[in-house]
Amino acid sequence: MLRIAVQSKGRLNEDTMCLLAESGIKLSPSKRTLLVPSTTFPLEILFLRDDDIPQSVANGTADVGIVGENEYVEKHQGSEIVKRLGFGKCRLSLAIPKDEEYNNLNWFAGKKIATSYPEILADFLKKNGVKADIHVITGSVEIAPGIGLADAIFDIVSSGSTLVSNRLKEVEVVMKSEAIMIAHPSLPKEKKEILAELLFRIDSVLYADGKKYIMLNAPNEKLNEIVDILPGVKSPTIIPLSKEGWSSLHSVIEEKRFWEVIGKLKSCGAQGILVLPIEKMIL
Ligand code: PRT
Ligand code: ZN
Repeated sequence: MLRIAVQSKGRLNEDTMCLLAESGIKLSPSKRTLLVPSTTFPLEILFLRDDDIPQSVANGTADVGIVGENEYVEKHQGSEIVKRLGFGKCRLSLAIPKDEEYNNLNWFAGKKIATSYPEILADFLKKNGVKADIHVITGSVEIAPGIGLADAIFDIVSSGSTLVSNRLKEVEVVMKSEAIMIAHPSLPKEKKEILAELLFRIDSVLYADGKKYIMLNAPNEKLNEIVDILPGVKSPTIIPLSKEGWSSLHSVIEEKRFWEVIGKLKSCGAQGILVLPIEKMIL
């Protein structure tokens, strides 16, 4: 049995639970408690605050965990990254009052910076030879300059609207972050095997994300041109139709290229174009 620590509530919880569900991991219907076993996979889920996940994996309370990279880097304690998961994307940035003139990092010399990420900030300032006063606060860091508690902040930014509504501007991006899966560095063989199966399932879910299955009919003489427009997983499947001189072509496309590709296909004479969602892809 493998134990995975996930955020109990908050920004990463929904995407994490969705990813596990799409990987075929159903939870026991018992009332949600701290530790819930799966009924379909040798996994139990430990619900924690995100701050506690890196340490719980490092000390072996959990075998693996899903957490924001920012928390992992801040609390780095000997676990290792095994997969980047692509959700919970954000950045850790330095921000200052919007009317301040800013040219470079020297602005921060001797200033007071409020943050919940003192380790990452101290490391960044040291690397850049800037001496500033780090003031640790948890929660609502963005109000610190407005109430005179600090000159600047170092905090998570996503859309940037929290900064704008607090009359701040982002001046330096220090690190980019996304949800990651971390693992204890020395798992026993049995747990490593379960983790390998879990990662295989997660890969097939993540790979299918943003991709669509496309089917179309086209005259045979246009097939080469159409194949060039549609770079499939390996090469598209071509099936002859009962209609003389026509074939059906099946492939996979990136959703973001969809409209660009459809226009080109139509001008090549493609007909009966069908686009379908893909749940999982095993390469
Ligand atoms: O209760 P627990 O301790 O588990 O949760 P938490 O409150 O500490 O964390 P939570 O749920 O807010 O965030 C969990 C993780 O989500 C973070 O560690 C990041 O990895 C990731 N993440 C992604 C974010 C954001 N986007 C984000 N926008 N975490 C926080 N924010 C905050 C940001 O600090 C800002 O104050 O959301 C606010 C809005 O951001 P804007 O820029 O979109 O306005
Ligand atoms: Zn937290």
